[in-house]
Amino acid sequence: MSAATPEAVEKPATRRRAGASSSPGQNGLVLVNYSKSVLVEDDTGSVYRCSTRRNLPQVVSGDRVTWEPVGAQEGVINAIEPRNTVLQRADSANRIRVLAANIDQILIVAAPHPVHDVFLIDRYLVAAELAGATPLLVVNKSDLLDPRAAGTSGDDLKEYAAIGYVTLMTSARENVGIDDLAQALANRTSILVGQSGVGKSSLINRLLPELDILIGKLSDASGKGCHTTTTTTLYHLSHGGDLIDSPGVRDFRLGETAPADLARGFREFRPYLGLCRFQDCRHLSEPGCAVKEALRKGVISERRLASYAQLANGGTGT
Ligand SMILES: Nc1nc2c(ncn2[C@@H]2O[C@H](COP(=O)(O)OP(=O)(O)OP(=O)(O)O)[C@@H](O)[C@H]2O)c(=O)[nH]1
Ligand SMILES: [Mg+2]
Ligand SMILES: [Zn+2]
Repeated sequence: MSAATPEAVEKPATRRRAGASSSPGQNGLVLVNYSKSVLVEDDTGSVYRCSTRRNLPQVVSGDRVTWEPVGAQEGVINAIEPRNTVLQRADSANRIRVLAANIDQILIVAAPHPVHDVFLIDRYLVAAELAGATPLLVVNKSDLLDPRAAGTSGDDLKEYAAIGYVTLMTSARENVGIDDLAQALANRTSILVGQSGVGKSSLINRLLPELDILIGKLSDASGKGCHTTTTTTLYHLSHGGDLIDSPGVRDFRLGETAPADLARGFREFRPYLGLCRFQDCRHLSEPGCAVKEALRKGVISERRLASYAQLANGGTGT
C-alpha cells in the first residue's frame, strides 16, 4: 500500500494558510482519505488520524480543513475550506465524485505500455481546462518507445505539443527527464492521473526516493499491476510543492457538461468559438461553423473534432 505514514511524509518548505474559518479548530491539510479515517497534517507537519463530522461532504487529498484534536494523534474535521479547484469525475451512475482539491496542475501520464488512449487523454484535458488547472502531458517509459512499432511510437502524442500542451518525456526506470519534471512541479500542487501501470507511483519514487512506494509489477496477462495504487495520497516535494498520486483508471467520465463548456475544453477550438453563424452552434453539423472551417483549413485535427463530437453526443468512450 502506498500509505502516507506520518514519518514518511516530508515537511514542506513553506506552508500556506487556509483562509479564516468560522468553524472551531485549527488549520489542516488532507493528505489521504482512507474512507474510515482521514490523515490530516497540521501547520507544524504533524499528522493526525481524523474522523469527519457528520453532514460534511467527502474530504479529499488537497482539501484545507479546520479540525480539532481528540486525544494524542487523533482528531475530528469540522469544516472544509472553500476549494480553489477540484478534479472531478462522474461515476457509473453519473454522480459527481471529487478526486482531489486545490490543485494547480494535472499531470496526465501516458506510456507506450500499457498502450495509451488518446480519447482518455482528451477527457482529462477537458476536465483540467474546466477545473482551471494547468494540464501537462507526461509520456513515461520513454525507454520503451519504439519508432517502428505502431501504437508504441508515441507519434500520436505529438499533436498535443502542437496545440500548445507542455509534454514531458520521462523514464522512471532509467531516470530520464526527472529533473524537468521536478522543475515543472516546484511550488505547485499537482496530481498524477492516467491508466493503471503507466508509472505514476514510479515517478513519485524517483522524485522522493525515501518514500519507496510499492509499485505495480505489470502482469503481461492482465496488463494490471499487483501493487496498484488504491488511495489518492498527497506527498510533499523536497523543494516545495505537493504531488498527489492517484489510482489508475480505465475510464474517466466527465459527467454532464454543457456543449459550450465542452468546446472550451478543446483548447485549439477557442479562437473560433463565437465566430459560428449560430450562437448556439454545437460544431457538429451546423452550417457556417467556424470550428468546421478551421478543420477544413487543417488548423483543427479530424481526430480531436471526432473526440469532441463523441463527448458532445453523450459518449464516454467506453
Ligand atoms: N520500462 C519502464 N517501466 C516502467 C517505467 N516506469 C514504471 N515502470 C514499470 O511499470 C509498472 C507499473 O508502475 P507503477 O508506478 O506501479 O504504475 P502506476 O501508474 O502507479 O499504476 P497504478 O498505481 O495501478 O495506477 C512497474 O512494473 C514499473 O516498474 C519506465 O519508465 N520504464
Ligand atoms: Mg500507482
Ligand atoms: Zn460551430
